[in-house]
Amino acid sequence: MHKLPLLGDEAIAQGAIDAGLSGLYAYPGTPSTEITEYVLKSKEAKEGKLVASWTSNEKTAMEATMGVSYIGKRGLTCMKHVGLNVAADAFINSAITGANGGLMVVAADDPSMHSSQNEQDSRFFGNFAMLPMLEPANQQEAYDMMHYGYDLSEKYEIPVLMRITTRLAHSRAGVVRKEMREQNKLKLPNTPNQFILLPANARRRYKMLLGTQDAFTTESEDSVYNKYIDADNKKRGIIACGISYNYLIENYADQKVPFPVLKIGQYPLPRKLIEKMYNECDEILVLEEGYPLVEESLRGYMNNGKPIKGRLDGTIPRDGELNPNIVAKAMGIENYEGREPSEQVVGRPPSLCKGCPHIYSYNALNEALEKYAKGRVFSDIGCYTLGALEPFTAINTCVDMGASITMAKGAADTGLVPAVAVIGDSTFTHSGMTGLLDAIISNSPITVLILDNETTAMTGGQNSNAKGKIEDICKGLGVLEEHIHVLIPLHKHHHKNMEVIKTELEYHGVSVIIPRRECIQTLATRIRAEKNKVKPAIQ
Ligand SMILES: Cc1ncc(C[n+]2csc(CCOP(=O)(O)OP(=O)(O)O)c2C)c(N)n1
Ligand code: SF4
Repeated sequence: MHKLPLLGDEAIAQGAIDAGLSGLYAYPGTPSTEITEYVLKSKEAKEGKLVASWTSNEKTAMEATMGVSYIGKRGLTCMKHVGLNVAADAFINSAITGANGGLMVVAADDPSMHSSQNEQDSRFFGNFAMLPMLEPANQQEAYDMMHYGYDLSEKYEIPVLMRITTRLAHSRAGVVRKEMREQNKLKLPNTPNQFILLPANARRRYKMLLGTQDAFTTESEDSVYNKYIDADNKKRGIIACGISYNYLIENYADQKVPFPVLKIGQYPLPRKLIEKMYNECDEILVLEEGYPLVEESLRGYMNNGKPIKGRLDGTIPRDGELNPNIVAKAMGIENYEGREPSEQVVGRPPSLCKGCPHIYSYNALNEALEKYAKGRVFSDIGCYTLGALEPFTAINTCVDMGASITMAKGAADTGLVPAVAVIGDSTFTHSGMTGLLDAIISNSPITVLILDNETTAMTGGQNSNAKGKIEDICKGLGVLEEHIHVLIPLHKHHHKNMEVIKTELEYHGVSVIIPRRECIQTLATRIRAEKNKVKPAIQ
């Protein structure tokens, strides 16, 4: 049997293509980015048989995908967990509109925050929206679940959320493909008012959503992805969700766990299977990545005295990702901790690349701000967030995409003058533009630096929707032309750049300074590709 060695992200992408995907829209974010990159590089996308595109943010991606579903075709959007916060308005309402063509939303969570600001658990969003959810345990399931998820989505005319975590997204395993399914033909929704969420329609649609909840649970009870694996020793029953099932069986050479195991891959939770385990076993141990969602539900379901163990009672740490060792400890079995790294292995803190344009922007900004008290630079998320570290220590905040301009505005409006916002080009078009409009409307005394390296560098150099548009956007929003400046962030321009920033700090209104020079990494990739006359892999 031929197996393709795929990352979890790639398995999802290949699964979607093989399941008849017509349109993928996404905004990059670790650990979800490789899904879209894989589809962009696919034969099907290159031949124009399906549409795949980066969008300005996760909300626009979600909505474009709803458009695909509206015309009866299969759509996919994928994002990192915090991206689902941005898409939440559309996502929650998509449960009320329902779907026409299959609609899959993939949220990639990042427990332990390897490259994120928090470790929120997207399963709460699935529950909040009252949608069916899938959580693969391995790459093969990730692939298979795309076929299954689209069928489920079309059967109930409802979006389906798939939740994965970093280790599954970024580890590779052999995947067997299924036969490729044809894409759906264009077919508008049968119910004309389905997507018009006027209150009268929305109330009706909401009742429909509530009315389908039991059917979703029955689907979970019968799902191949929720398996009760019986065993003789009933002293303990183990509920293992998603990839934590792998961490569990890795502890047993023959992969045979001596206790009954309920492997969960589909939500809402299969209540009957859980009741069976609760009634048969003396105690329950819950293994789940992220928040204690299942553990909490269990305490609500059947709190009649039997111990329920997991993250809430301290059997497993409350935060951080799981691994086979943590699971072994929770099971009270011998545990191979591994060796301490050699002394020769030294920690390498992240830093801006040598020659990075952001270095010269921060050098100029720091010098321009010398005469002011510290604590007035509101930053954002991107490579430039590394400006928080030595030797720059140039920024004072980093909260969520777009928050630099709006936080600077709030601070400046109420007394911190001058206030500075530092934002990247991709972040600016993601969610900085609306904040800039707010600042212009209130004539807030802020100096905005849009660090334009002409790419979305932090996530691997995807195209930036801001490319070639920033000055026009700022002018269109109402920034006065004489307060828009483009600089070249190079050492030889340091003095001039610093003087421009200094002057604008004195201006009591909105000014925008755009240090523009291409990221040296994408530049190098581009030059290499041009030399070899191949298209750059990064799109
Ligand atoms: C809501 C949300 N979506 C996606 C991300 C992942 N992410 C972090 S920074 C970034 C883009 C950075 O690009 P840019 O603003 O151009 O700055 P650069 O890294 O190029 O300096 C992305 C997509 C995130 N942290 N939050
Ligand atoms: S990848 Fe590009 S933007 Fe990021 S630190 Fe390196 S040079 Fe700078």
